[in-house]
Amino acid sequence: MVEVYLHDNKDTPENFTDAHNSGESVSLEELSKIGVIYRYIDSEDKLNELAKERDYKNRDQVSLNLGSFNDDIEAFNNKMAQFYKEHYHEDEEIRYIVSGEGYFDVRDQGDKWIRTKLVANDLLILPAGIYHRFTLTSAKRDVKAVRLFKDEPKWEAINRDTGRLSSARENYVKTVAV
Ligand code: KMT
Ligand code: NI
Repeated sequence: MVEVYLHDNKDTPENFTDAHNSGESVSLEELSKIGVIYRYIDSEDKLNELAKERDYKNRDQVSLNLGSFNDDIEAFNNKMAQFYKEHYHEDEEIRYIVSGEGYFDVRDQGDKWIRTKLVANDLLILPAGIYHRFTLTSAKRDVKAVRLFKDEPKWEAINRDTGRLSSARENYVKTVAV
């Protein structure tokens, strides 16, 4: 079951896969206010139902661990750095954890990092345009996840440091404006 809390912002390039729990927990309701939806899904049927409800036609399964890069540490570290760089997508991102663990960090209304720790059966929906990042946990350094796609599998990240905006980002900002 998911754990949600404020990140302590004490991450470095050496320890960013550690828990970084500030001790302040965040409710699923708070998450939903920034458009992030959590679901506990413990059967293939429930996953199929959710995909159907939201008109998601495709999916794939990805494994992220050192072995999935044939023990090429540099290639693995490069991928880890890419996922941990703050970014958004022009489409909604849905991830369902099959095994292992992962952290999805999402920015709240005040630009603070909320960390979600996902384990098997946890599904997270990130709205298009939200700034986020992902990493494995120090404990497992392994995740197997299903990625759901409306149409063709596509993964394009727009990094925050590029300052690149789009209608997806602008629309998202409007939905969380108070
Ligand atoms: C993302 O966009 O941050 C990701 O797809 C993370 C990896 S999913 C295991
Ligand atoms: Ni992403």
